[in-house]
Amino acid sequence: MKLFWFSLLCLSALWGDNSEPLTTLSSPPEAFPPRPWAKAFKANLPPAEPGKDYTPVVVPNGSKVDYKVVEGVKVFHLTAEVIDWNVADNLKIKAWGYNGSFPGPVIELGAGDRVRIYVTNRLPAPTTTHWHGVLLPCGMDGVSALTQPAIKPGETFVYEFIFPDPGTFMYHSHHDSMTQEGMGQAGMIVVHERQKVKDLRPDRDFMILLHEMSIPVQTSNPDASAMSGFNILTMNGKVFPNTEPLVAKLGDKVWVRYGNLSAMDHHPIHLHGYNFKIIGSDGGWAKDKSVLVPETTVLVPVGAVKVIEFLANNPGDWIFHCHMTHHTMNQMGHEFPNMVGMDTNGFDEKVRKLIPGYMTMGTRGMHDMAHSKMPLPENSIPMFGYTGQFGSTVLGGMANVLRVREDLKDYNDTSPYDFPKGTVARPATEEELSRDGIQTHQGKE
Ligand SMILES: [Cu+2]
Repeated sequence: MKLFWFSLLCLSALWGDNSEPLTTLSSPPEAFPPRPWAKAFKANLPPAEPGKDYTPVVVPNGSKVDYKVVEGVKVFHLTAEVIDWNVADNLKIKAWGYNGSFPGPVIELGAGDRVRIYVTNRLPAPTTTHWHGVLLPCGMDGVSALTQPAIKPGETFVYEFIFPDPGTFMYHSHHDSMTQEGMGQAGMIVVHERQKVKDLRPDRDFMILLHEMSIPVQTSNPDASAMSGFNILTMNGKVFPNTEPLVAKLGDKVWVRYGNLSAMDHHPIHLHGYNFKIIGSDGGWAKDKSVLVPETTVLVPVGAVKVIEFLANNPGDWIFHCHMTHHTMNQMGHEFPNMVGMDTNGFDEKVRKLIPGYMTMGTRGMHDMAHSKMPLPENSIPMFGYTGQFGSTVLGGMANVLRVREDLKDYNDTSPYDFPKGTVARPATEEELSRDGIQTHQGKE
């Protein structure tokens, strides 16, 4: 009995006056100006149901946080912890993830849902969790020192609020963000509009969190203090081609919700074969899509979300990638001397007498690196490309493929595109060259 009262005392000391459920939301809904959550609070909707109220999102390479409903409240549990994470087949890193995953699993909700989110800290340092972009009462904002004490290792805090608006948001540590976000304390949140009419929802709704780390070759600890030299650029914690492709059926209305919790870089993500509209951000939605400019590249700034929409009307395998070319090169050393165009004839043979197996690379760019049969150093991805029907892309890192198919058995079909006959670029014939007057021999020959 004594023990019981002692634990109760400890608990009340821990929670202080903040243990009352939803107290911050019980301010009068008539307050002026109305609080951003007043409408949702008044509406008091039952928990939104997947399928009935919304079509669940697809998280390539990722997962979602399981929840249970307790008296009308959706209850989630996040555990911040050190994890082993496979960025690619040949690269395992130590990340600071949530629930065994980097980025953390997606939290999926309907607008108006009430939540209790428990956060257990199993990191070696104090932490908090911030709900980026969500219009919530200040005490739930998760900023250490300013809105709450940091959660010490071993402690579990509870956050309780309503998600008032549909949108795409993020969650991340807000205590020593440089270290903790940099090590992987980052995840996404999707709040669906309650839409009973299925035709008005997107057919395919994807979520991708962009992130970057600096991990020297043959090490596994991200250098969270790095300000540059990011060499692991990920989409949902993976580099291309370890990324799961986005699969859509011809005619699908597609949304891609990009979030960016990189340390230092904005990422211009370019999609081939399509133009799209940027219909939303972590701040809200475009009121009138017709006035939006069609785009082919969406710049996703650090600490922001951009949602794009397009009609899948162009079948094929379409690459989409960060257009910062260094962001698609993985751990390839960026410091080596510029070899492009150098004549190294006979050089390799001479060096091989001293270093068996030596191979000069880079005189024709990075192509040789991607094609090299040289064994990779353990736990590293010096260069990496996707091997397609026609060879290597010589492009990895922050990239993926959108597969749009006319005949699709199911969305797990990832077979390569079957190009209709005569629709693929190919070597020109002599006949074509002479017909069109193309001279290919210049100068010396
Ligand atoms: Cu980039």
